[in-house]
Amino acid sequence: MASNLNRRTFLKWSAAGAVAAAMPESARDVQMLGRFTATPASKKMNILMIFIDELNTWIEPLGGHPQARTPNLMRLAQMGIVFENAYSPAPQCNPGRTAIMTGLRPSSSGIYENNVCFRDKPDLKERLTLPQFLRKNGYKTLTGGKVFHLPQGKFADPQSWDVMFQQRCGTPAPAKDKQYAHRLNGKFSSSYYNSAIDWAPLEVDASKTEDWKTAQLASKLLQEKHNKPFFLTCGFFRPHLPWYVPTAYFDMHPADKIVTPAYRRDDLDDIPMAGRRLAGGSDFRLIRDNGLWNNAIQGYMASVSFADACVGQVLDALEAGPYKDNTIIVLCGDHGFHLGEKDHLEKNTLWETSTHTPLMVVAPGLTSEGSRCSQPVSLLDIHATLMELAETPSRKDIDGRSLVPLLDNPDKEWNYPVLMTARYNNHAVRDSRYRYIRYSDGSEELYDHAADSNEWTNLIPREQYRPVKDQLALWLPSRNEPDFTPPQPKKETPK
Ligand SMILES: [Ca+2]
Repeated sequence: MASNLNRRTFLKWSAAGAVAAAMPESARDVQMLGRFTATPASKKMNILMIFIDELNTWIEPLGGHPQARTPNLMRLAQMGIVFENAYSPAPQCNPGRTAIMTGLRPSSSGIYENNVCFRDKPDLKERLTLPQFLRKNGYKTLTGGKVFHLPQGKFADPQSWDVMFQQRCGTPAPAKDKQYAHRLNGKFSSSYYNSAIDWAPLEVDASKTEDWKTAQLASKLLQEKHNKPFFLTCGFFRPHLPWYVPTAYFDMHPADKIVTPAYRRDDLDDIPMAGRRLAGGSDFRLIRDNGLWNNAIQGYMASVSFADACVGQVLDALEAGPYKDNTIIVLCGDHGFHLGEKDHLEKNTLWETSTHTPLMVVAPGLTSEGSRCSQPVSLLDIHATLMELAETPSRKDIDGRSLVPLLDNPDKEWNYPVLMTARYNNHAVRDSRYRYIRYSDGSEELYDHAADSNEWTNLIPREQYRPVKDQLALWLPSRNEPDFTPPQPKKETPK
C-alpha cells in the first residue's frame, strides 16, 4: 500500500524531516531523535500492531519451512521490511509480552513466569505501558484478542486501553469424540500438556471462531472515523496449542506430505542439565515414537495458515479504509516454537527455535517495499521504535533501542547483540553469527550459525572459541531482578 510513497513522504509528517532528508547520512542519525517532534497530534501516524501467538519462522517471508502457506504474511512482507533475525526477550507468553509492553526485559522487571501479573508487583503497579505512554501523547488505544498475556481480566491490563473490543481469543474445541485422536493424553509430562497437546480440523465456519471475530472487529474499527491517531492492537491466539482450526486449513497441509525438520537423535548429549530442564519432559518423543510427528506438524501449520487468513482480513480492511496511507503496521510473534528440533515440542528454552520469531514493519514512506534486514533485533525494540515513530518524548526508563535507523536503512551497521532470558538468570546472547547461552548454574552452550544453523554442536568445550564466548558474555545483564512471586490468596482459617 505504500507503493507510491517514498521516504520523504514519511518525513513530511515532521517539520524537522524536510531538513533531515537533505542532510548527509551521519548527520541524519544525530537528527533522528529530534526529527519527529513537531507534528501536531492530529497529524500523527496511526499504528496497527498485530501479534500472532507462538509463531515461529515457518512462514513464507522467513522460509523456515518449505511448505508454509502464508500468502497474507507474504503480502505484508512485500509492503515493508522483514526482520530476518528477530528474537523474543523471553520464550514464554507472559514474560515476553510484558517485556514488549512495559519496555522492561525480565531481568529488569522480575517477571519471568506466565502466572504472574506485573501489576501485582509494587514497583510496577503504576508502570506506564506502551499504550499508556502513547495515550499520554495524544493516541487513542484499542485492543482485541491476546495482546498482553490474556485478553480479559487484570492480565489484559484494562488501564492501558480506551477500547477493549474483543476479550476472547482462539477457536472452539471440537466435539468430545473428535478430541485427542492421538490417544496420548494422560501420557504427557504435565496436566497442561495433557490438556493442550491436541490437534483436529473443525467443522465450523471460520467466522464462528474468536480469532476471526477479532479480525472482523479490528477491520470494522479500521473503517470508522477516529478523532485522534489510534494505536490499534489485535492478537491472534492460533497457532498456540491446541491446534483446532477449520478443516480447510488442515486440507492445505496434507499430513502424508509433510516435511519434518532436521533432527538428530543424540542432539541433547552435549547440552548441560540446566538446558534439558528448561525443555521439560519427553513429550516430543512420545509423539514421534507413536508415528504422529507429521500429524502434529499438520496441526501447527494449519493453525499458522488460519492466523494468516485472519491477518489478511485486517490488511484488506486497512487497504479499503481511510487510513491506508497514514498507518504504521507492526506484526510479530511473541516467541518461537519447537516441533521436534532438539527433541522438543514447545518453547521455554533459550535455543534458536524457541526464540526466533517474525517481525515485520510497514512505515509508509520510511520503509522500502520488500526490504529485508538481517541484523539481530529484539521484539523489545518495538517499544522504543513505536515511541519514536509516534513522536513521543524519549523515555529513559526502558530497555531496548529504536529500530528506526534500520527501517530507514536495513544495511546499516548494527553491533547490538540481542539478549534473551528464560526464568531467573538464564540468558542467551545472539549476534549475527553466534548464540551463547549461560544458565544460572554457570553451565553454557555456544553455537556457530555460520556452520551449524540447527545448533547441533555445542562449541563450549573447544578452547579456541573462548574469545567469542567472552565477547558475547559482556552483553549479559549486570542486574537480575529477583523472580517475582505474586501474593498468595489468604487461606480461610477454620472457625
Ligand atoms: Ca547437540
